[in-house]
Amino acid sequence: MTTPGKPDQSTGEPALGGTTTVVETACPLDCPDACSLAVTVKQGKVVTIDGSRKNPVTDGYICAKVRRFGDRVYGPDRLLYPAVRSGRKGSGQFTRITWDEAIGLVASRFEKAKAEAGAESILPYSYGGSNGLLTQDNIDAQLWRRYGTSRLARTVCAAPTGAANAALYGKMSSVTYQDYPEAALIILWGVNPSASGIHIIPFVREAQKRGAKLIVIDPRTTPLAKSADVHLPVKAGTDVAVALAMHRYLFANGHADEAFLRDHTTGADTLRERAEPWHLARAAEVAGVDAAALETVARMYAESSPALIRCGWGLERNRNGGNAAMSVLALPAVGGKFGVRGGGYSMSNSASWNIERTWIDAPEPATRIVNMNHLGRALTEYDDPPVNVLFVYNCNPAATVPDQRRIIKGLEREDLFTVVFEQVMTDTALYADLLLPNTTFLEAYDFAKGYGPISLDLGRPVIDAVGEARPNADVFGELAARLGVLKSNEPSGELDLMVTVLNTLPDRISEPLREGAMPSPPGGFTPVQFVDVFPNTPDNKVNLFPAALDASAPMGLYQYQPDPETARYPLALISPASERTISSTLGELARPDVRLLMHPDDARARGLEENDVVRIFNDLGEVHCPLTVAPSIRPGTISLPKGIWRRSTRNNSTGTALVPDTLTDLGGGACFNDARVQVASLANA
Ligand SMILES: Nc1nc2c(c(=O)[nH]1)N[C@H]1C(S)=C(S)[C@@H](COP(=O)(O)OP(=O)(O)OC[C@H]3O[C@@H](n4cnc5c(=O)[nH]c(N)nc54)[C@H](O)[C@@H]3O)O[C@H]1N2
Ligand SMILES: Nc1nc2c(c(=O)[nH]1)N[C@H]1C(S)=C(S)[C@@H](COP(=O)(O)OP(=O)(O)OC[C@H]3O[C@@H](n4cnc5c(=O)[nH]c(N)nc54)[C@H](O)[C@@H]3O)O[C@H]1N2
Ligand code: SF4
Ligand SMILES: [Mo]
Repeated sequence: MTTPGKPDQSTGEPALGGTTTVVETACPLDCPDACSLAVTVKQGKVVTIDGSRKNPVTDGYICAKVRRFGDRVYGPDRLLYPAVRSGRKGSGQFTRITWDEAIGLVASRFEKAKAEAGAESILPYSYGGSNGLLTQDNIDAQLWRRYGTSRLARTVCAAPTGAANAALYGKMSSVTYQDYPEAALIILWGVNPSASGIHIIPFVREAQKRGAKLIVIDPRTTPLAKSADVHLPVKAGTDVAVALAMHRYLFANGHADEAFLRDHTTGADTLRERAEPWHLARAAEVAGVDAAALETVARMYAESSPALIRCGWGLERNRNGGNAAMSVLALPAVGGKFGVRGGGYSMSNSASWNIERTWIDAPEPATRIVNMNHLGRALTEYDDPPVNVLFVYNCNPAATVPDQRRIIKGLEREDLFTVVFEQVMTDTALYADLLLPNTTFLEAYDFAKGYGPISLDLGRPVIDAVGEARPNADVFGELAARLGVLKSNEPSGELDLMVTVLNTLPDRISEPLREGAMPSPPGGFTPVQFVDVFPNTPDNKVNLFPAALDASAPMGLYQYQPDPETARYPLALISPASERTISSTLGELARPDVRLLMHPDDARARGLEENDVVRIFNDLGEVHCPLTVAPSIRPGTISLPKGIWRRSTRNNSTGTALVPDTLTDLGGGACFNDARVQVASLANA
């Protein structure tokens, strides 16, 4: 067999080390779109990164962030060698060592921790990183399971929406971007594609051109909200009330599809009962929106077909996030919106390939599960056993996980041994005892999986690894071998793993990938819900009242928990995705000042003006930065970008410093948008 996906030879020149060539690959970053890329490489170095037309949805153009990715690859923050800490924790002073010494050091620290307090005193800590199939849940997972470390609940994102989607529909494939133009009504609910998935936009515009109406439900006037027929600027965390009022409207006005409910759902009666108290006026009051506008939204939804709801992730990041996702995702079932192209719901399509990682062979042990949103507590409070070794990869928790101050306090512990396996000197890497340098996606193989469009493509190295950087599989393979938990016939490195994955995937997926083509997903590229794909629940019906979720939510299903607003901290701070970073990835690059966005009424009430440097504070922490005053956010709500680095504010602290580590009602997710704060001029502090 030839090596799959070998760099493009069309110019007749080798991609690695030759003169100039254009190499096809795919973007595996944590973005729904998974663009196909054309990377120009000159004498072994990346010159430009552009879109390629291989993926018809991403259609030859990419975001500005990834165009700049070369600045990360060759930038001053890049980690080039393994290194051990030589100054105080957080000082960023490190001394170079060899890979052999580094792996030996990790292994000896693991053995010491295991001998002293058991392997559960080791906490592997990871999230998406590059979001591809190869870089997580492979040799790493096998290693952790066999060694018996603590397990991690990966809940920082998509936990509530994932729990709702799994319970209601068994993660059925959802409407893809290509079918948006078929819709007569599109509701963008808690999603801002102008930053978070730009390839949706031409399809929304095409729908509008064909006469579709657009509704945007978002506390901010996002770029698409500006051209919406209705913009509902809800208070963060109140979507459950809005959606339940829409259910009540559907049931009360003869718009519930009784035949669909009878044939394809269970639990509709309980949903109807729980929606009953949510008349429009009450929901409008809770959400802080105009009741007439809410009624218009309910009526437009009831009367339109095909009607499409794009459920984003902005609505899940609060105490009611799970119930919000449940109520929103249940709407097409009650309203009878399935069964037509362009109708139904559109959310994560990450499960559409039905790929099970059968290539890893290690049952989950019954070890402790740590919710990743409780990292600060795990490091500072857990004692049975304490966390004595932390191994961070694919993640930058000092910037991205709730309760930053507590996390930093934990990372400062002298008796904690922290390994950070990273591409650049992140906020977390600064606190490492041992740094391991990682390849970027331009230096490694990966399977890039789109979770907006349904796509899967092979990403491949377009340049040699920079410095001594290594891919995850190589490092975890070597560590597993050193610790004696790798069997001799098992993949022990990246190429091995990639070939094993290709050999394990069904032929209809692996064959096209080997040929450099994109395979067709099981339900097709553009499945129609309830025509091409059906719920993957045990009875193939929509489970509108999953009892297990009702029992696990603090107040049960389809219930609203009041706003945590207090008199001292009356402002709701949200921190959505921005155009500059993917989560915190690329946050090291030079950027204009990070600014707080505030409505003019809130600024006036505090005597604040544009460009004032302000203190945003609560009991957990404070952030200092300049102010933008504009009506593009509702009064009472303020916004900072997600994923900023500590160096991008005036006091080395970011939005996550103000976020409580409370968990969402379903799925144990993060409540980023439940941060309640006050803002004052720094000059008056
Ligand atoms: N450029 C860029 N793209 C990204 C990312 C990135 O960081 N940068 N991150 C990627 C990842 S990891 C994810 S999960 C997705 C997330 O992408 P999105 O689904 O767009 O999620 P967010 O950016 O969190 O928030 C979306 C919108 O929800 C609004 N919002 C906040 N709270 C609420 C609420 O309670 N109710 C409602 N209705 N709206 C609310 C915000 O104002 C924002 O406009 O994007 C991915 N794509
Ligand atoms: N304030 C606020 N914070 C948020 C959110 C919010 O709404 N508000 N949203 C959250 C969301 S949606 C998400 S998904 C999380 C994401 O939070 P994180 O999981 O921390 O994601 P990133 O910030 O992208 O960090 C990923 C890191 O992995 C590294 N990496 C990439 N690929 C690899 C690899 O192959 N191997 C190794 N070893 N490392 C790799 C990258 O260099 C990067 O530093 O952030 C959350 N943080
Ligand atoms: S981050 Fe998203 S839009 Fe940008 S290149 Fe990657 S997949 Fe495309
Ligand atoms: Mo995310």
